[in-house]
Amino acid sequence: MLMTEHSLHFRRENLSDEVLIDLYKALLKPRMIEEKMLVLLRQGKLAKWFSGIGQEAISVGTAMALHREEYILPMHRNLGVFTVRGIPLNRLFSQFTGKPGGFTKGRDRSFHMGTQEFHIVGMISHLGPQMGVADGVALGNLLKKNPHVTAVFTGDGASSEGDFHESINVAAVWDLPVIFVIENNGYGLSTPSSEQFRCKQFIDKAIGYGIEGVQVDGNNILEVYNTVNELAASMRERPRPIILECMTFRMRGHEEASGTKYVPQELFEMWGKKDPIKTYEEYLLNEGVIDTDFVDRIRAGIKEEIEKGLSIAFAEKEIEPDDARELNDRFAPYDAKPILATSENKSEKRFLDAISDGMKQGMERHPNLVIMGQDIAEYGGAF
Ligand SMILES: Cc1ncc(C[n+]2csc(CCOP(=O)(O)OP(=O)(O)O)c2C)c(N)n1
Repeated sequence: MLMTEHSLHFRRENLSDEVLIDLYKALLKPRMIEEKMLVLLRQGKLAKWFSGIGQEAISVGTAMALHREEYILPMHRNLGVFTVRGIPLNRLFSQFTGKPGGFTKGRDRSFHMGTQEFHIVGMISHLGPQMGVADGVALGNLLKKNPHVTAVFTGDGASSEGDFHESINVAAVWDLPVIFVIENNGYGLSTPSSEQFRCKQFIDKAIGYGIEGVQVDGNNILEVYNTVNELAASMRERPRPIILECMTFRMRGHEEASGTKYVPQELFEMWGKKDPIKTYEEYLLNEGVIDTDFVDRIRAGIKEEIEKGLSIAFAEKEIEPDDARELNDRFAPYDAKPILATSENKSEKRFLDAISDGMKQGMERHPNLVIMGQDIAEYGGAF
């Protein structure tokens, strides 16, 4: 009988075999894609790769638990979010290889991409700022009375940025339904947690913000999935932010070129035993939910899907730069209609009042416009 110490901790709660199997397939896919990408990198067919090997259960468990129309804001290690949302692999591979069929049409060749179609907001390279964007998405949902939660991913390193504090603080004060998923893998590139923060864990920070904090074993797919399921259901009923701290470990370099020399070998050995896919597979085999034939079949199916996606992406032509297309991609179409000053609409006023009036008019014209800041609303604005 296959048994690791870790496999004892899987608890299926009331999940059906079907859900257990769906989670297995969803977990395996990003791992197999990554393994292929690492080969392509060595062959010079791919320029760069950020690995999420060892952390897949967090992306997959979270994305599987949320509804499709709920926005997710992933980071550079969350391939599983993209695969769970069902993005065709050829489009992902076009993205990674900088082809026109990718989401950024060759402007980027990794994870700095989003897609409205799949309700994913692309990561902001500066890391922290996307947490504020998650607040905005959640505020929009709250104002429109959509019972949706938003999930935003961040690393322990990025938590040292000011945006981390600002966005959690606002979410707390405004009861914004955001799950702040913190992937605590102990390092921000080479900087260990001991040089990032003094507190023991991130759920302790939740206390300071006056919100709930929940810590899970980020390598345990069932724990992540069940927890996000429960939290999201409760937040849809009673909107509020929650910090979800996922304990995990990055099994490869920050990106493939930067290596792992700064990480003690014992950590790889310890976390290697907690591999999210191997342990879950063992658990399912032991429980008799799947057998080895099934594993082989699923692997073969995913392999075929990967090869098909790659052949489409590789067959695509190279990028041809085009200024008009670049501009159209950046700016929403807008037909500006200048309002000329006439004797009827013109009046003398202080600059300050003109700005104030402009904001008022803006709010009349755009019912979904939000002006945010201190001394707004009841006080009427300090100026
Ligand atoms: C402001 C800023 N500084 C540095 C970087 C380069 N960088 C990208 S990801 C990263 C590590 C972030 O660590 P963490 O938030 O813990 O996430 P992890 O990579 O461990 O998943 C760094 C240093 C960046 N993108 N932006």
